Amino acid sequence: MIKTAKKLFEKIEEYRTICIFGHVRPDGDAYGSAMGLKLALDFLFPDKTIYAVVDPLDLVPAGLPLAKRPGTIPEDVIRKSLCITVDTATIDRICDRRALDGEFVIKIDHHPLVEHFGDLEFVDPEKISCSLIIAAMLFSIHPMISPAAAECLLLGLVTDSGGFRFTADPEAYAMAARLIANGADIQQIYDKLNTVSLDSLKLKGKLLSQIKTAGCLAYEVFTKEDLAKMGYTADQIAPRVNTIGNTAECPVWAFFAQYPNGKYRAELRCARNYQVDGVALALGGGGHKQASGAELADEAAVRKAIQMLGALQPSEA
Ligand SMILES: [Mn+2]
Repeated sequence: MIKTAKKLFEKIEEYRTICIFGHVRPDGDAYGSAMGLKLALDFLFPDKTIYAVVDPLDLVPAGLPLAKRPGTIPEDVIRKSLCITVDTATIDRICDRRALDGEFVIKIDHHPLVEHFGDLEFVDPEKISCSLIIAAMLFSIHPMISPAAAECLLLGLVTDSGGFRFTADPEAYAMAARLIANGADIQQIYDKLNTVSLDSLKLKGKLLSQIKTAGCLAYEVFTKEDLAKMGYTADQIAPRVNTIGNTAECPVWAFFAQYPNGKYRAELRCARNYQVDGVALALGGGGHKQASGAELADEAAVRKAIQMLGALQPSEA
């Protein structure tokens, strides 16, 4: 990692302006990786202008700065910048496709490598979060980062690892300790992640009351009419798939939520001894072994997905 990080920082040294892009529908790791890298570079290179670009999301602890919205950086700025994409496996998923118009483009990611893009790639699918890769790169050139940078990177690590439930990597735990030592407020992160609204709790009750099963799969399908009645959008419901997860009977679980245009957002999850990434790929999506997603054309595609997921067998791992 130290050897490759050198190439990254050589490029960073070369550019006055750096734009860092996360993925569409950002999660804690997309935000934390983009903003954490930006804040750390602000501190290391005060003469440079550095932007983090990612849509707003509500799990960011109070006090942390917000990123720029996709589409707001002028084209001429992007064209003369070093552009870095983080936590984003494919061109489709970059929150602002103009990232590829940068003079030099670097990809830093931890998803399985399914598509090459950019001029230089740092991809390590063994790492539980992209922010973990970025933190290791930063610490390889400087012993300290700012408290806000550390907190952003820790948010990425905590969220992508499911509060450390999905990783046994000693580096993830050691890095958490190091980020906390650098001033990241872990209590504030957990307070933010664990505090729910009454509405959200009521929604959880509703979701729990309507679980369907097919073979080893627990699932729910939300048509656009269902969602309109509930008062939620597909993008608000789909990420709540873990509400119905982790039962002994159903090691695989999924939500299918329909957009107004008729397509379905599918979120697929499974226990550690199963894999859903193969099904996601077959459906035109992608992701990790235990957490993947896809966009499905219609109800027939949803039925096919339910059939495939319900018939999954445990993997050897
Ligand atoms: Mn990630």
